[in-house]
Amino acid sequence: MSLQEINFDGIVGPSHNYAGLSLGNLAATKNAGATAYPRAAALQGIAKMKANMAMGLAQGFLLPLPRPNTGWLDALTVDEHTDPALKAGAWSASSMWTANAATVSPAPDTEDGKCHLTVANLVTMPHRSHEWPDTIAQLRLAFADTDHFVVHEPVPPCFGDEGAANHMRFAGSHGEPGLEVFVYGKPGGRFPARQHQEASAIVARKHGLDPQRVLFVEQAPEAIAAGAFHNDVVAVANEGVLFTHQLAFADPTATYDAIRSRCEGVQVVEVPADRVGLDDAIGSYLFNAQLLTPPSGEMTLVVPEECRDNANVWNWLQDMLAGNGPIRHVNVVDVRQSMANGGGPACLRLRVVADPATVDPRFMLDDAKSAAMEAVVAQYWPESIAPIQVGSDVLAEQVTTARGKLLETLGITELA
Ligand code: SUG
Repeated sequence: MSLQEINFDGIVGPSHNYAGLSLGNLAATKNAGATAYPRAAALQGIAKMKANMAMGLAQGFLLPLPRPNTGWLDALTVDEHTDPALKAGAWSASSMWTANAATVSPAPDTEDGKCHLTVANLVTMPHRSHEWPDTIAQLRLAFADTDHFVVHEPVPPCFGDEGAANHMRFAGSHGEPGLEVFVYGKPGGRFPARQHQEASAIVARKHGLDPQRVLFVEQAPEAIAAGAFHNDVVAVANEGVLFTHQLAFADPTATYDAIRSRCEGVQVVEVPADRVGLDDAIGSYLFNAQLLTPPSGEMTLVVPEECRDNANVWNWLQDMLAGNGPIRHVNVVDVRQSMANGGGPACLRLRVVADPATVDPRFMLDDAKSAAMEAVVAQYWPESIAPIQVGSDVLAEQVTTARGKLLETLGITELA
């Protein structure tokens, strides 16, 4: 049994568009109404997976959900007079951000020694609230081996749960028992607090975590107000390292102390606000990076191109590399299509610590599959989607066909 971290990236769906649906997500709001490029978006995502795989890391993927979700439109009795934003919600390719698909507690952390996944209810944003039934169907397929995995129903509403985007895990190495940190927001601020403390507590209990190895931490209200709608916009953890903005948590010192006292040897790499302001951090998605341990053991931060475009961020990264810190490399990836909707490298992946041999092999990436995916995307994904096209029958047929071809090519027809 070889436990390793597997990153399951969401393939960007053929209906990818900019509808400005997420209040508090500044990039998505700013780009509302822009023309989207689904084909380029999906190819950017595949290129990111290939680059990580080339580092020797295990890479999986999750498929786009069926869009438009006609069942949801029917349930809402949508007609020609309905608010266009509600209609657009049925078309969103938002399931690409698999950091919001589920919360995952690896086997070494749980009472029964199995890896537990709770699908996120995503109740705060209407366009994401209808993802979970199709997501759970997919998780039950990919992680069907009940000797190793337990896939749970979502936390019931009204408690908002946004999955792994608000969850960090610390451990000496991925396969060892870890400390799980759940970050929640308190409602009442300028923007919605999408992760509720009650939801996190329910997930921790369902997963059978040892209360001694769980922490619930409040996200700084200032961070949410500045556009950090998930914790993973201002902090990321990997093994024994916390990479965080100084203003990520409501009480940073108490947070670092609590983490260090429960997980020996954790190093905190804190970026001071006077070097990188919250606006620069959120605009560049410096913290929405993948912090990875490749087989070489040299911890690598995978950041979006936008970090190179921001002088404060880029200078800080150069200084960090010149120092003797635990993060030894910075890799830059182009995920600009996803970024324009507020989704960086970390949003696009769900981390699962497991033995890859226990996962349905159809969801594990290799060179042949990535090439096959690229061919399907190049042939069937719409080149562009302008807002006016969202809702059209012609486009609905095109995106339905495109997804169907991908499922057929990968032999995952149960989800058709
Ligand atoms: O939920 N954007 C997503 C971005 C999710 C990023 N995920 C993490 N931080 N883990 C969201 O706000 C925008 C869709 C639109 O407006 O068309 C959107 O849903």
